[in-house]
Amino acid sequence: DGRPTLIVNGIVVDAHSESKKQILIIDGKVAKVAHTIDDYPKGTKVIDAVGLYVMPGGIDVHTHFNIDAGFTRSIDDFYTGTRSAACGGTTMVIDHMGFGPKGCNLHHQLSVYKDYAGNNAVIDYSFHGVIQHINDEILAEMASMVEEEGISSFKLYLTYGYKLDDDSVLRALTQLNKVNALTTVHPENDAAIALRRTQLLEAGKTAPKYHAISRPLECEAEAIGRMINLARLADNAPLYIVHLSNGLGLDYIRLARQNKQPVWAETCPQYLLLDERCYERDDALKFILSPPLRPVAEREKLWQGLMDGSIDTVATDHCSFTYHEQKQRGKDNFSACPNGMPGVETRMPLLFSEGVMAGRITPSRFVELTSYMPAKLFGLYPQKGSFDIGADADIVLFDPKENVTITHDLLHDNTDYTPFESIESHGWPVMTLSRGNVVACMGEFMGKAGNGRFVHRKPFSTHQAAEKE
Ligand code: DUC
Ligand code: ZN
Ligand code: ZN
Ligand code: ZN
Repeated sequence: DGRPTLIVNGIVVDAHSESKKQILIIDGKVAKVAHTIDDYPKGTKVIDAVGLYVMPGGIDVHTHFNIDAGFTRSIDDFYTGTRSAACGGTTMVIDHMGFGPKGCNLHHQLSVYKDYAGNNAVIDYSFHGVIQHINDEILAEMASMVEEEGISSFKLYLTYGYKLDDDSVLRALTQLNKVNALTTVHPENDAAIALRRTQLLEAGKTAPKYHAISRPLECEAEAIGRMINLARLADNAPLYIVHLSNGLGLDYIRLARQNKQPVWAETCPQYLLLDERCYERDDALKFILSPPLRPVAEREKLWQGLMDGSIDTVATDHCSFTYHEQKQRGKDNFSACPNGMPGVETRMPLLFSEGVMAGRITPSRFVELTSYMPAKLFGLYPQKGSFDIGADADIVLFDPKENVTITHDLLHDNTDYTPFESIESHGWPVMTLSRGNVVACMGEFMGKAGNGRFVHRKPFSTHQAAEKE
């Protein structure tokens, strides 16, 4: 409602510290953070956060809202997707633009996505560019996408319909490096997957578990190693690996970082909490995504990466279809099932529960993984991901004592299931503020379509991304 707001009695956590403090919000921005604030304006609304953690709102840098997958479209658009995000403590998303029509350029696709989000998003948003082919026009567009449009990261796919070959990857990496953009990559070896898929289908192996068998972790690890070396060749271009699902790929990332290469990695809750045993279930089609769920042992390796600092962010890859549609399309053939799962609402609670409450990570590390590093890597810091004076008052209040058994009925997306059904979350986001306005409270959505704003991101800077400040 635009009134100044004072949050009192909470434990204020950022990426560096936690302590009992008050936060004053004026005009949607952090105006003051102090042990006691007495000089607040008349009419200030007070929120009592006793017993709660007060943290920078989550930034989910990996969603696919309203994405055109060719034969179908993902079921959460920028309204239901961001509504769900807000109810889960997330205050900003960076969505992956989908492929446009053949020959489509970068600026065109940005205008398409601004139309998708404009009157729909309930929290702030940006987009990653997508490189669906390389030619002189696309290379020339990159500079103005960064400088004028505020799009400072671009996604490459090494598999799927618009996969890039190594020469295009090199040209993209080199130019994106030059114009101060971060290259993000979906790394999987397309040829190996295609061969295995053909062999499996020819042998009549069409059940959901063969989806995972068609694209084992070596396919991902190989592509990670390849991308790391291509990035080195491209004048040491900065590289961000999305949805890391296994320990072998993580080892290649660790090696690159030991060699001081600018490489960062993201993982997702599904790879931390679920594993390939889901493919034995009757509802296995719910778990068809790429990369697929991995052997049980990989989960702990990823947790190690979160704990030792070699994984930098946790995002969701929210790309939802209904289970109804997945069954219709995929029941006789895993390769006909649309790939992806929902998760934008459960990311913060699941990482808080399994990370902070389980004693694996501190509350500050939680903020680092969910908000601070996303902001630093993607040109949003310190406007987002911090409680600096003048920062956007994007805030989540977490109740560590609120235990919730996750069930789809509690969630606010547009699909018909959650892959995390019946998992108990220890701790829950009980209030979310977007630029000072309460957009979710105790499981109730209170925001408004169109209130989210497009955020113009800063150019990528290795220094900015790497320095802890
Ligand atoms: N993987 C998925 O499962 N869905 C969306 C895109 C992707 O890479
Ligand atoms: Zn186009
Ligand atoms: Zn991907
Ligand atoms: Zn994705």
